[in-house]
Amino acid sequence: MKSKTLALLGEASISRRSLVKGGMATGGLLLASSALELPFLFARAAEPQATPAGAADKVVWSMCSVNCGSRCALRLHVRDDEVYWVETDNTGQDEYGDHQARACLRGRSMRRRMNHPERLKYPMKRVGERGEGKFQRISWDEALDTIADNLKRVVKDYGNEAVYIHYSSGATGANFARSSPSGSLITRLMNCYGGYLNQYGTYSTAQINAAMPYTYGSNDGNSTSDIVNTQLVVMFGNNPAETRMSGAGITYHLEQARERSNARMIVIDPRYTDTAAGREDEWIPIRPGTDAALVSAIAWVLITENRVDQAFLDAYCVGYDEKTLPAGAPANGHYKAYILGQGDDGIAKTPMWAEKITSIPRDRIIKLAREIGSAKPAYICQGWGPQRQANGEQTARAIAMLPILTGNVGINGGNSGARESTYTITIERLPVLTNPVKTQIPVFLWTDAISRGKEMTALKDGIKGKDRLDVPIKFIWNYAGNTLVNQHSDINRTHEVLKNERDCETIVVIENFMTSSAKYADILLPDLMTTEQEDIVPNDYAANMGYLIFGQPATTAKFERRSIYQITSDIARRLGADVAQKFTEGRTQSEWLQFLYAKMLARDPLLPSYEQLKAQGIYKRRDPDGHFVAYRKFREDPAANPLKTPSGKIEIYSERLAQLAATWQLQADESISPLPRYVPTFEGWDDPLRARFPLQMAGFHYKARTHSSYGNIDVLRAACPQEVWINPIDAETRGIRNGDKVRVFNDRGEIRIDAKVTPRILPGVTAVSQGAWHQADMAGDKVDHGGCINTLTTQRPSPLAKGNPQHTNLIQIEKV
Ligand SMILES: Nc1nc2c(c(=O)[nH]1)N[C@H]1C(S)=C(S)[C@@H](COP(=O)(O)OP(=O)(O)OC[C@H]3O[C@@H](n4cnc5c(=O)[nH]c(N)nc54)[C@H](O)[C@@H]3O)O[C@H]1N2
Ligand SMILES: Nc1nc2c(c(=O)[nH]1)N[C@H]1C(S)=C(S)[C@@H](COP(=O)(O)OP(=O)(O)OC[C@H]3O[C@@H](n4cnc5c(=O)[nH]c(N)nc54)[C@H](O)[C@@H]3O)O[C@H]1N2
Ligand code: SF4
Ligand SMILES: [Mo]
Repeated sequence: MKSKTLALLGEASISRRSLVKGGMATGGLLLASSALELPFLFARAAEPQATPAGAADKVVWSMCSVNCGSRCALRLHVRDDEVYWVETDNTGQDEYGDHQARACLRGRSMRRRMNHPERLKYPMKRVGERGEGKFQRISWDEALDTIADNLKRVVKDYGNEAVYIHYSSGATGANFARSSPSGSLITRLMNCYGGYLNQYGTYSTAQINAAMPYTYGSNDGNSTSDIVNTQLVVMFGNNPAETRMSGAGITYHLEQARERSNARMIVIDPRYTDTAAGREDEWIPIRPGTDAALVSAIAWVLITENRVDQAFLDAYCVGYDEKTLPAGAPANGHYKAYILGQGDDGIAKTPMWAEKITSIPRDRIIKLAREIGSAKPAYICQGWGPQRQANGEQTARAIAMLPILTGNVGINGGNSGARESTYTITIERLPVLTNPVKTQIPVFLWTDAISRGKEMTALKDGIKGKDRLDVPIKFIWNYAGNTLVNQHSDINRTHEVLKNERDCETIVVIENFMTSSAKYADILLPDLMTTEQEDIVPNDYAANMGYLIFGQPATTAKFERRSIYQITSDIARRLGADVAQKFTEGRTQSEWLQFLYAKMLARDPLLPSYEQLKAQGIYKRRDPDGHFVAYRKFREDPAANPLKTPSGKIEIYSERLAQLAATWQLQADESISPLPRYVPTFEGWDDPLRARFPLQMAGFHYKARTHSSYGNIDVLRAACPQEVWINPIDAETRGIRNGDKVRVFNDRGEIRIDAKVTPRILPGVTAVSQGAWHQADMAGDKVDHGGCINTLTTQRPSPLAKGNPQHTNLIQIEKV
């Protein structure tokens, strides 16, 4: 049974279509009837009926709203005030275009999360050291008084800029249970109380979001459904089979659209991903951090073989060749010169040159270039793996060069080189009001803002709104987030920064579980889950079928758990009657929802009524424009619809980047450049550090979890173990066999984990899925037995975005 389960979940090469319609011999039946809890698929299949005997007391519509890039409807079966059975969307015709937002294996295990024996039950205060995990139960009054008193004190002593709302994405999409620092109830609360230190960028997209706008003015891509119009799909580090898993998500759209267009698919990734898994036409393994070299060599072939779309480059772009190079740029500062070896480095970016860097044979590069040059149109895209590298800004812009050179931008079946965009039914959000504090730090540099805040400057550390930071962070709100420890880089350094109570004086954590971040809380509050509250959420990435889900509380609040709206309202009252009035405006959660929905209806009269939506649970709508095409209007009429770049055109050469390159203080091995170039980086494939740590290690987002969420669910862990991927060649020289326990280490720390010896990864490269729960004795040897990759990642930021290069690491592996 185990191997069958793994076959389905693990090396998942089974298409949804074959499961649902093609009558797969095993399992298909259960998925088709949208049964629950995939890991138990086969156990249940052996039973005569998928539904347990006895009628459900009630079925409640709710949703899974973790930050997985999808969103799924759940129908929770409740008896005696407890969820005992989980089903998912069963509405509509279940045909592509009117398909079901079915939950993946994680959402189907929701009841195990809700009813987990280790769920937080009471408010607590810390009694041991930070990180030790020793807490004592206290009353809500004591907890809330302590928080309010400390907040008042910090604001009085240091000002509002010393208060930080930590990046957190554990609860995404909803109005109330929504943790995004730009849109949460904590944000609204702080904006009612003088503001807080802002952040910019995210752990998801720091590099690509900083870089793409220099090229295009924004970071948009064609909707995945538009692949129905394409001939060729090229995926750089994009793995929707794991990162967009919903039945309404990108993985389903990709497969359905490709089936209709018969488009070839080439997957470029150091790993043979689940998105490939038999559905690809070709897998081209590449060294992490070297995509820009591959792109440059493809460009060399396209240019020397006359395969570029010269008319498009002349009319729509700046800086491809001499003709459109801005006046201020150096001679031969254009892209064509860079590629042909006539630029300042004097290196022709030939396939031979790129072969050494990428490890892709030159003949394969030439073939790939010809394929890309002749497929009209081609859908060239990137996931966010390539940009989560130390040179990710350059890589993101470099990949965009392929559709630009071939004129695939702004047309159906083409793409910009970015990740997909999605159609969404916009919901009316509870306003967060305005932050009086304008200072921003890069999201990744918050540990620095605690330990050396006053040294941080605009030109060196990317501080915005001020030349330098006036005060370090003294108070942290951490609501539904684990980037305080588990999800931030270099956990052992983070521990050193957080453990000193004189630096960051107060840490408030609002959670469902005793996570590694929660262990650093001074006050720890037990939250309700989204499934225990009334809320409306829109789809996340869902191509061209948008939807709304209206969830109702499946059970009453158990133990002393409280909703985030109640918690923040009660703190607002302690901060003053005026703060409370401004915060609640006298409305309950339910009254807010009705108030906001009335606004939505006024804007979008096609929506069902409030009561109707509540009864039907989910409402779906196709994109009235068919498919989203990025920069379509610009392509149709560039003069009337300029891009948001300074020139209004696609800026292959960016004068703004040239300006930053000239003024920002960078280290010798960092680079910002006006053209998208291949640049080597710290801890890259050619770093001398490889003498000690010879293996590259990239992370990836894993089907077992959504980051760390669901990481404590036993059946998911059994189905998808935490392992380090290593090629048989590298394993053999180390005497490692599949399943062996190994130590993976570098100067920052060590994890102990099982080896997955597999040809699915390039030799010299290893991979560890991110999000496993850190488990180490922080007062002792600090060895992490949970296999959390962030024991090994660095806090050194990327040069332009000051973002998280969490996929750029060098390590060594030894058998234990
Ligand atoms: N090395 C490495 N690190 C990474 C990444 C990587 O690729 N590599 N990826 C990065 C990315 S892209 C992201 S977005 C971040 C994500 O990091 P986080 O935003 O921390 O995401 P999660 O771990 O999913 O969720 C955080 C916490 O929210 C809690 N939670 C879930 N639902 C609720 C709720 O309803 N109420 C409350 N109070 N808590 C709730 C969960 O228990 C969990 O502890 O991680 C980043 N870290
Ligand atoms: N199941 C699940 N789904 C998720 C999440 C999750 O934790 N679990 N997290 C969600 C969130 S918040 C985000 S931001 C997204 C993340 O989405 P992504 O950032 O796209 O996901 P990753 O798995 O980090 O990277 C995608 C692929 O890039 C590859 N890769 C890494 N480095 C390179 C490189 O240098 N070049 C190339 N060509 N490929 C490279 C990896 O092997 C991986 O297969 O996923 C979302 N979806
Ligand atoms: S984790 Fe994502 S794909 Fe899975 S059920 Fe939840 S929202 Fe859907
Ligand atoms: Mo993310």
